[in-house]
Amino acid sequence: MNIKEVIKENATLADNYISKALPAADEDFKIIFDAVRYSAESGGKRIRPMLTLEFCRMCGGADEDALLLATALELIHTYSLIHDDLPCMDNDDLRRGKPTNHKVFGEDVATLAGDALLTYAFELIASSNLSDSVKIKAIKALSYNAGIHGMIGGQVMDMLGEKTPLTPDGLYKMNRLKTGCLIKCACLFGLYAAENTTSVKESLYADAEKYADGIGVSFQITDDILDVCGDEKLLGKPIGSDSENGKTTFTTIHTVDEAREIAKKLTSDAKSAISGYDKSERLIELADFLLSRQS
Ligand code: GRG
Repeated sequence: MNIKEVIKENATLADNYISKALPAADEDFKIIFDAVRYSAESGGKRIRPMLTLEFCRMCGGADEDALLLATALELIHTYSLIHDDLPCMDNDDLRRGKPTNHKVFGEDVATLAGDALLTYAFELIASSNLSDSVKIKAIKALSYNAGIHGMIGGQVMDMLGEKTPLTPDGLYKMNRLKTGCLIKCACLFGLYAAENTTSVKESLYADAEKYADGIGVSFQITDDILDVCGDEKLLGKPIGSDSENGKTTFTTIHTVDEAREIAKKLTSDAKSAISGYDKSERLIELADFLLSRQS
């Protein structure tokens, strides 16, 4: 199987698991279940679940354990997209080629759908069959990386950057937090899932973080480049929204070619961090694929 086929197969595994894991509707307030399902089942590349699955497999862990943690993380990612699209944030009408959650369900329900996904992610982990020690590690990593020290902190830096342009260091930090932290958590989740049934080499925790750091910022740089010169049909959303919102991005402080070079260097660092481990080939191919992605 080539890397595109692996990504597709893993995305299907994640899609199916997510659909089954979502809560059954209460008919008295069905609209919120519909709103949650609308976004959680609207596809997406499922890159974060792929990272969790492949790190878990690399360590000899079980797919079932990886999929549980991957689903929790993907639900948090989904909530962040719903809230990011709201009129009070980026005010976007399209996501993954479909009307954004608030366009279909209204701002009030969309806000609550994000909140519901955020809390349900923790319910899913806490009520799973994973060992208590894996549950605690996962909940700690998810709350830290999705919260004020991670994605939320990065989002606030992003908002502040609309008023006062960020410095190059500030931009790097913002992206490490806003995008990189969930990617790091996805990689760590693969190791924690493996821990449920086997032991994980100690050095891999730090090296997985190094890999995640590299591909995380590189992923955001590619996003910034695609927002300037991507194909709207492939992206499933309009391009140019970053500059419309006055954001500081890698393409406002660098040329597109310079931004590409930075992304290449970060990807190369990421690959070096894990290339010494057995069965790291897929994660290495994934890093290269993410660098060349068009959506
Ligand atoms: C509480 C109102 C309120 C807002 C919070 C949490 C938040 C808003 C924003 C999170 C920051 C964010 C959306 C970062 C973007 C990260 C990113 C590159 C998303 C796109 O990821 P892909 O390309 O998306 O993996 P798909 O659609 O493939 O899943």
